[in-house]
Amino acid sequence: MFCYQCEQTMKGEGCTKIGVCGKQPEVSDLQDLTAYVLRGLALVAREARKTGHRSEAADAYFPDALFSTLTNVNFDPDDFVRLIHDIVRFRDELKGKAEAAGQALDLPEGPATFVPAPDYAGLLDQARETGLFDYPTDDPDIRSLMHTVLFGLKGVSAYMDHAQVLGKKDQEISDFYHDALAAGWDGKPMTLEDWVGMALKTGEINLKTMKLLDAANTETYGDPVPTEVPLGHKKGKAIVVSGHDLKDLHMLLEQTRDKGITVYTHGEMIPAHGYPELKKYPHLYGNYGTAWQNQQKEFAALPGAVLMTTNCLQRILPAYTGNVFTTGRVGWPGAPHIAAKPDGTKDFTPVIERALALPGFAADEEGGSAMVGFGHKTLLGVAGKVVELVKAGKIRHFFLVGGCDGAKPGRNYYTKFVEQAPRDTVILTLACGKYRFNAMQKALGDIDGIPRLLDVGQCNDTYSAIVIASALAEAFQTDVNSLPLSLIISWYEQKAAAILLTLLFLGIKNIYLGPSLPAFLTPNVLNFLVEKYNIKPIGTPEEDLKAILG
Ligand code: SF4
Ligand code: SF3
Repeated sequence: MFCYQCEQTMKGEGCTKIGVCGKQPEVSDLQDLTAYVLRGLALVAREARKTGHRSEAADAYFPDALFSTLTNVNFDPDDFVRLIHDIVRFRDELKGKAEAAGQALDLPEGPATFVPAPDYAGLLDQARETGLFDYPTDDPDIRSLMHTVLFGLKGVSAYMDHAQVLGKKDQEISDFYHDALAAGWDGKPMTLEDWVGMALKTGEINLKTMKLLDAANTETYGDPVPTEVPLGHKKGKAIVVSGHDLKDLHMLLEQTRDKGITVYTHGEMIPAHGYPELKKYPHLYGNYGTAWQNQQKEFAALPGAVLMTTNCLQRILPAYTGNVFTTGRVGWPGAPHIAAKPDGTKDFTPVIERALALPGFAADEEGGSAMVGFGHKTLLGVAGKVVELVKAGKIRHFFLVGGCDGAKPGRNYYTKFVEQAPRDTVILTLACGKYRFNAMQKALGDIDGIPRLLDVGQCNDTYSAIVIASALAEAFQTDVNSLPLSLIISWYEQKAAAILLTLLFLGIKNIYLGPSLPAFLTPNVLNFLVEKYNIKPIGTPEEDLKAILG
């Protein structure tokens, strides 16, 4: 195995024996093979669409399969074996359809002609030959950008997967999967500039995908409204829903009506409390626990069941084996999985039965609260007032302090940054990194009624943040780079990589990135980003605040 797709990669270089995330080498190799066979499907799909041949089922499979390979999503080798065979079947069906119609497909040897071994051992042997260094280039900078595009596309896939379950699709996005995965594998040479262009295009497609998901979420569940979320719990039976998939939460809320069970969000699900169509369920009470890296302690202490709808899943400890259910793309060997029926619905009875069999919380417990629900609709509603406050000198600067959380001690930077930000500054936040400071909401106070800490939502709600920044730029008749706004980003997995590419596509400069820089960027690629976009690694909160505010 060799994997360096996330921030916690071993020694900042690469995981080679086992993942720091707990990923076994076989799973890592099978994930690489999954990406490899997807390139084969992409090569065929790109050719076949020239003569009007498409497979909607195959197109929907690209995000599903790639999302499964994202950090902390799926650790079950059986799932990847199934995916690999499915992808090859899609590829051959599409090839057969185009050829039957008389098209001669121009396909090079490699992923487009790959035949998977029928048995597990044979498949693993093949998987070992399709790793990140078995790419068709000897140029380390091109390889670095090829990896950047792949990892970015994994992030896009997470968002596309959520949009798809809510009925959205988009041909331009599907075509980009073909183009990006086929690029470099078709025997046609690509320059470094071509690959930079492909990386920025990945950012553009990610923006489009986040917009599609925003529409899917808000059309289905309404526009988020400011909502106070209790961080304690109520006496009684409990189900905790983690991850990002709002549809799973909605289906579970329907199925737990009148069951005497209280439903809690966890991790990246906390913004769900702000959506009118979800908050209307009285048994959706509060948020349990904190960010994903604390789950082993928190799930062990939970007298209820857990449903993991997406990342971030950590190794399931014996203390709570049987209480954690996976669904969607998430998998853990031996953990009970709730699969979707052909019509997309899911039967969560096993989760409900488990929660009812477990003792539940013995008593009510207060735990403070956090505010969510400051999406673009709400914030644009107060944009006029915000602009007035800036003009009156009451708001000096905006910070977007957002992104992933993780276990590294260096991530305290983000907590300290928020604590030390002067009282005339406003902090927008999103994604799971906010757990480092979201309970400080009340202590941070407000500026003439505008809370100083505004939770925009999940990582995909970066779309909302971009809408808000663009509206501010318009109000001040300037561009986003000239606004009194700084981006202080924490990254961990590949959705953050996709978002970073989106910000670069938009030409946003002076981003502070941490806690460390991606291992998959070579020094040359990194230099390019520093020179063109002035990306900076985070320093100390004191130094960085001083540099920004002068
Ligand atoms: Fe290592 Fe991250 Fe890859 Fe897991 S996802 S194997 S921690 S680089
Ligand atoms: Fe967090 Fe895993 Fe990235 Fe959606 S839940 S941001 S790390």
